Amino acid sequence: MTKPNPLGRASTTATEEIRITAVEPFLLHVPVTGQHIADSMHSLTHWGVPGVVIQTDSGLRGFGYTGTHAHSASDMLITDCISKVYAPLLLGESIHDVLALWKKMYHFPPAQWVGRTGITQLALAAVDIALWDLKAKAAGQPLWRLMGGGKREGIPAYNTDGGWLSLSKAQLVDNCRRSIEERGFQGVKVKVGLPSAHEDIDRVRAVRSAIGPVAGLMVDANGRCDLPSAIALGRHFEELEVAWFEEPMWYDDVEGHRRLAESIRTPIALGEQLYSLDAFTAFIGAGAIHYPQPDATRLGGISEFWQVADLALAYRMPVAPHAGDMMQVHLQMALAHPACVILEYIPWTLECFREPAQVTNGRFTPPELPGAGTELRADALERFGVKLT
Ligand code: 0YR
Ligand code: MG
Repeated sequence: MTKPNPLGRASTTATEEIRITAVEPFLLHVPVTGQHIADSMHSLTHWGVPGVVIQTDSGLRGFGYTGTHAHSASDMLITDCISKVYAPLLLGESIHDVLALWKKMYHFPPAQWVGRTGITQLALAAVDIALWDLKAKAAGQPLWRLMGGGKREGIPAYNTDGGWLSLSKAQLVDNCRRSIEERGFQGVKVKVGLPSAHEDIDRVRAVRSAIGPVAGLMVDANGRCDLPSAIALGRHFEELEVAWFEEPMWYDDVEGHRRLAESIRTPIALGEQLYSLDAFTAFIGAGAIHYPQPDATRLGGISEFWQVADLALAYRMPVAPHAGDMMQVHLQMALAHPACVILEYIPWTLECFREPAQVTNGRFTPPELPGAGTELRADALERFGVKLT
């Protein structure tokens, strides 16, 4: 549709409103690979996907979600926050006003008092992602194009699903070798943080010899180490040409990571446990991080992810998004945002989505459907849905 404007050029009716008519939460619990996985802090059998479908008067539906460890009682705090706290703020509003709605939710005083991190932020992420999904659907474009277009050649992929602590050394080495040699990934991530540092180093060294000197090798302690043990491990990682040491220490410890960055040559990556732009500002400002790993499902959605990526770009830092969304959303962002250089692969929820993220020759390929990549398949709820009580 076009209409004349005062400058005499045709313009699309971008100001036509699409209004929100219903906000419906959902919850999926999807099995992980091989029934069970563990890192140094967590052990899980299912990935949780608390989310929301936003209905509109245009018939378009927006899908958004966050990611959890599939604990029903905790997950329902998130879906309750969506339906009881945010839904009343959204009904009747225009889907085009994403940032205004973000502010309305984030600064809603009763929610802010009890929130700003954790449950309220994960709920905000789900809603924000659903709003961007709608905005892109209304524009008839995949979100990566709406956000400015991007890397048509795709984005490099590295495999996280194969480096778990729950695997024996033989399984770990075999997975990593196959990820590189047979499946074409550009790198692998190996979990560390065992009680024995010797065992950690032995496992990482075995993987390096199996994948050769060129492939990317990342290690991830999921926040388990203290400063002395992180320094000791980090020095061994240097000779193994580890690309980054991820979440070496407690998630919020800015000063500890600053000291670690001064003490080892291996770059530091973190961010999957950070809930705000301000938290990234603290780590980046302190010189405590080299690879920011924002996650739109933990920050306040795509809106805040984009701000963090801009912040990283201002420091010329490479961004490696964390795949708490199981790649569907971050693939869109990674293609579009100039700071994003690589994306992690964890395939647990591929079967849930209409257009699952796809890796070909070591790169995620650009999705084609309009939206944020979040639309569920018709049978996802039937197969993986958990009843909300
Ligand atoms: C289990 N990726 C990670 C799993 C993974 C976690 O908590 O979700 O290991 O997300 O650290 O970098
Ligand atoms: Mg990690």
